[in-house]
Amino acid sequence: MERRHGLILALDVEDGERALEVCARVKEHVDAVKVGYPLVLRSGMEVVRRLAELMPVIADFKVADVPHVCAAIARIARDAGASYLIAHGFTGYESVKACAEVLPVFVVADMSHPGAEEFITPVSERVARRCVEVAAGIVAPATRPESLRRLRRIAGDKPVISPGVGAQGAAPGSAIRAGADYEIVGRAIYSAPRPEEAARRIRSLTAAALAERGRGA
Ligand code: OMP
Repeated sequence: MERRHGLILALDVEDGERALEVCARVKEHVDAVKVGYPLVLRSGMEVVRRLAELMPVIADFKVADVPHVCAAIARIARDAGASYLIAHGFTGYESVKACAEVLPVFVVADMSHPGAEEFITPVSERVARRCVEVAAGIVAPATRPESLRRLRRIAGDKPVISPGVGAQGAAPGSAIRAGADYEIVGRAIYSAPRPEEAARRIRSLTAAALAERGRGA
């Protein structure tokens, strides 16, 4: 996906028509749209196909299974028009590789919510190191800038996409300043009274953070 603004829309609405409407309204401000279970379990995979006509789709199925099931999920996402898949890394290299043989995969190494501290944060660097070779990129939390910085180093020149901006508390632009390439934003955009205005405002902050980095600030 081409990075114009450093912003990815997390489209966790459940209604397919609403999803398409929000996507059309914010299209010019975001680089890709991420869809997950709330949308496809309610509205079906057809909506992925329609969204893919508007912009690149990241299928966030947080795949965490044995390799042959991982591959089957990846094929379904690919056949529906998704350009990328999100998979968990804690299931191990072989599971991630099975996904990556079908679609480029962003690997979840650490997570943004407080409960991540229980199990995943302590192993996040091991997860990232083990999977980075087959990953297209890494998912790292905006709410844990120290973890994000460490994972950024492990990712090398692969993109880091970072959730936790907006409703989960991290400020727009902060994850890019900590080394992310894209910030993932859901509720702060799709729950806003005017999603296009919210997306425009957040995009101006992510783009400014990217520009600062470009200047070596
Ligand atoms: P908002 O909190 O509404 O901005 O949504 C965040 C989005 O990022 C949701 O789609 C989550 O599924 C996703 N996400 C996290 O919030 N935390 C993570 O650690 C990982 C993800 C993800 O993989 O995208």
